[in-house]
Amino acid sequence: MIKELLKKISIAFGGSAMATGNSSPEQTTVSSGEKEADGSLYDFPVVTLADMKNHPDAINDMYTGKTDGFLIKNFLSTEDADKLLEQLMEVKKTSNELANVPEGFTYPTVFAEYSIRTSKLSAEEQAGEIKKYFLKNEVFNNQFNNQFGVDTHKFITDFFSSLAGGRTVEVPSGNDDVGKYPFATFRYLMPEKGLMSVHCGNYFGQTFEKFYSHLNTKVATKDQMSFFIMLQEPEEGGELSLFNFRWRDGQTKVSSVEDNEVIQPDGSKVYVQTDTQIRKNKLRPKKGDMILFQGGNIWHRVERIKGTIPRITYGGFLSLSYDGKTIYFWS
Ligand SMILES: O=C(O)CCC(=O)C(=O)O
Repeated sequence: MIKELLKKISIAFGGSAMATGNSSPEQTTVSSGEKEADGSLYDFPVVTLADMKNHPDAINDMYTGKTDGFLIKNFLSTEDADKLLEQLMEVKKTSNELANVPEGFTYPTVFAEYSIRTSKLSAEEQAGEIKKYFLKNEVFNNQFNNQFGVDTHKFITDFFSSLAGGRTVEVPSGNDDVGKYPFATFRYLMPEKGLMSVHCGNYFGQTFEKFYSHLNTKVATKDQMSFFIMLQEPEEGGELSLFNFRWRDGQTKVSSVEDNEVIQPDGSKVYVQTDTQIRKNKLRPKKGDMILFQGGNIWHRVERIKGTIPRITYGGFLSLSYDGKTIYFWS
């Protein structure tokens, strides 16, 4: 039962990926049986951290559709990525809180998954658990540097501040202003089993409305953006595929794990993997690179992981407050 429920959560591990992976270069390899576009499909430059100084309002630019995203080379050094991985492996060995699914896990647990886990409890017990969840995340956020030996919390906050057009950048508080959302989560995807089926942030916002209801009181989550840092590349597969297909209100899928068919508002179907008019841009970030993009309305997926090495990323989402004065990021 729990497994069934976990299947429904937003991370959408599992599903029926059909793509075949390629190892390099970063953007433009063509593999048989699918239409892979070149980098011109989206306004999505490959840049350095220094280049990002030329984009002081990049977050709002993505939010308003002026640009689609950035692949930022070497956002973290290899040494820092390794430190994070080493500590994550400690957590993996010792924590009994990780989702026990064959496809992988997130750490800390994302809120949607946590609510599902606690959904069998009485309303009162659930409220207590949710309070504990947000308080624990606050400790996680505040202790991150001590526990992991790299101050990515500060690093990411400062980086987003430099792209925020003068807005304040913060992590939203939990229910009743108690505790915090995690500022980012680790995503561990197992070889052969792990993938993230085709999705976009707006699909989750609509499908998991209940889980977004609290966040929606503060954050304009429609057209939220995504960010992640590659910590460990798989040997093969695991590319981020961006489809030339955008969100329209009323679109849906038969289930969150569906990996090809998207149902249009009029009931017709689009098959992202097999329709001839659908192309995709496959991005292959290297260790330490950050991808920051308009994941709210660009349908995308993480291709199935091949080989023997798990794919490990670290990331979350960001968007603006309704008054446009604050940028929130969370996971
Ligand atoms: O963490 C990742 O690798 C992918 C993230 C993603 O698909 C998203 O943020 O929507």
